[in-house]
Amino acid sequence: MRILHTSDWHVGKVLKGQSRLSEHVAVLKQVVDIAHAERPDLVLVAGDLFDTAAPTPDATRVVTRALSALRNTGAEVVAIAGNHDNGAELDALRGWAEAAGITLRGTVRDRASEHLIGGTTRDGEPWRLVALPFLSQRYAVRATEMYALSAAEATQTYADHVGRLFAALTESFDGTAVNLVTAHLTVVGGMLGGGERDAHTIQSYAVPATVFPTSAHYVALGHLHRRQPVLGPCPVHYSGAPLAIDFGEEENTPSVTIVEVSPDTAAKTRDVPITTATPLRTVRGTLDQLSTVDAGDAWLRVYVTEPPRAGLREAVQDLLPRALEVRIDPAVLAETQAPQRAQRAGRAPRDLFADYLSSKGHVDPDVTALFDRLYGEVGH
Ligand SMILES: [Mn+2]
Repeated sequence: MRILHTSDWHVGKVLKGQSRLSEHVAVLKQVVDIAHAERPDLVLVAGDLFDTAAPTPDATRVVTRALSALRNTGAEVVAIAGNHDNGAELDALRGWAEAAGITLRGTVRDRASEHLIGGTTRDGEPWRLVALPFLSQRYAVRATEMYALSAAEATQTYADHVGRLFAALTESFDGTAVNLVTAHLTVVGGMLGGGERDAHTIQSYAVPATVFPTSAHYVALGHLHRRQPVLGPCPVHYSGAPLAIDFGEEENTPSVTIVEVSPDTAAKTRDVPITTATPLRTVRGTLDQLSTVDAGDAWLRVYVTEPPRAGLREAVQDLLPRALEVRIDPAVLAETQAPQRAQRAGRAPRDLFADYLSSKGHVDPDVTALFDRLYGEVGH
């Protein structure tokens, strides 16, 4: 069978005030085009469909349309919630999704069997899929208790709980079908893509790849935004995000992963690049150097290597209208701030303010008197 594996769409992302919605429309259209060309039997979306737990109506429209369009290629579509998604909200769409032939799993269900999804390809090949949405520590404990896998012990880690869950959920994996897992989590040894830095990426949430059974033919993961395979007892892959959503992900090459697998052949993967993604870039230099930068349509983070002064940000913005973030290079800042701080040491606030006023050519005794009065009022 053939699988298209994608994850971490983060629809609804606003980067430094800039909506990325039209970019998401473009990249998801390309994902759908790839699905038309590749004709996968199954599309897996491994979490973080949305960027926030309270998506706008526009974001919801883009995600539901993309899922419908993927389904309309003839593929089965299964999507799980990631840590950015609101799992309960995703579950609220299950009625719509089921009518459309799409399978959603937003939260952990009270019956373990709800996380085991089965199907048969157009060619009559059976497959089964364990679909586990993102679990917080609390829900991981609750799920293991709910499925009567163990009594909660304070010493059990997140990885213990997740390991026990996968062991129970994959119990039925045998040689008669293609055995698949999709989940949204950090595997020990995975490389961060840059934009997923948050509480759920810290090491207490990392699980070893050994939580996946050798009987799995393919494990489709989401959470790390960089496309990568992970060493494990079976083929374990992150598809990566189709669009770099934050500075720091600019080195990633966005793609979707196409998987060919059968009950008795090892999974073969191949990446199909997403070429419509607007890149993110970091550029560095003096105003002169920045004036020669040709960044195309990339969104920019700019580090200016000049001392801070009024109007510098505006000058950069004029040169590079696609700069979303303008900062003084931290090295330059350290150089210029140390002597200033030394000059200021031990001097009275009213003297510093008087210096500031005269440096601006604005010597006005009324302003100085007002400053004195206000400064006195705040208790000095
Ligand atoms: Mn993510």
